[in-house]
Amino acid sequence: MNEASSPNSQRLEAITTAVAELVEKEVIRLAKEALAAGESSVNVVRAVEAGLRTVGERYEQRDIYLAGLIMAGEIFRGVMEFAQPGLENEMRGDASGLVLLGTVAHDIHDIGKNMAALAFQTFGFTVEDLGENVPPQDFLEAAKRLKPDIVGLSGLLSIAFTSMHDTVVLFRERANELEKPPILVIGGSTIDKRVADYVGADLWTSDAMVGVRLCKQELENRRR
Ligand code: B12
Repeated sequence: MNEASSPNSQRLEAITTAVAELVEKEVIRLAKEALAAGESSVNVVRAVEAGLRTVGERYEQRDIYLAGLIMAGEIFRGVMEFAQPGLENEMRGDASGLVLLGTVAHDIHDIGKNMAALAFQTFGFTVEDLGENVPPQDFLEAAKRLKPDIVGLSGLLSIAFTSMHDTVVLFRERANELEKPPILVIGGSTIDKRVADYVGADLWTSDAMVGVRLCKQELENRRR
């Protein structure tokens, strides 16, 4: 049997489908079953994230409404309640450094930001979370005060890309007010290369684990 059709990959696909269909009880049952069968928490959470993307597409096509997005957020939280300890174990690392994190201005999506915070923390970073709807100036003021190694900007809305861009520009323009220029990283499932080029940050990602690894590598390069 090849990997694509192994029992575990079938379970993960079923989780993604159940999330996309917003059947919370089924998601919880399948996710618990997958973990009990030895599937990694990271893969289970990724399967849920894939389902959320489909929920987003259904919303765009007006197949579901705002209540569906709210439900999707609740489903994610429900899975995290029992998947988080496993995630923390699987992501453990020996990094060090301070990360300033926030969801950018005009955006209140915080699930991904919280996931990124968890990933940074379990890799060994210290995280200062500025919350949601954070204006560029607030990121800069906090960076002047806390001297972070990394500034992480989270956001999913199109308007958030402008906020990210403005934040990056502000950091570059006022670099002389900072003791050291932090690594600027943006994250969110709606970010692609085109958005990343427009924003102009040092790094971009649509996966917390990948993003944290990229940051760790870049930080090691700068410390050398
Ligand atoms: C759940 C959800 C909501 C929930 C959010 C709950 C919450 N507390 O966060 C609620 C119902 C509140 C909501 C509201 C809205 N939403 Co909404 N939402 C979603 C949905 C379905 C899932 C988002 C999510 O949580 N994903 C799971 C997380 C884990 O994934 P993630 O955020 O990408 O994060 C991962 C990585 O990207 C990475 N990461 C994230 N940030 C960072 C940062 C750093 C530094 C790093 C390293 C990594 C990293 O780590 C995470 C783990 O891997 C998306 C669909 C989608 N495609 O994402 C739409 C979506 C984002 N929403 C959308 C819209 C339109 C809205 C509303 C405007 C709807 C409305 N009419 O009111 C409002 C916006 C309110 C506002 N001002 O922000 C659109 C945005 C379209 C656009 N291009 O602008 C989307 C894309 C749906 C769609 N396809 O139409 N939403």
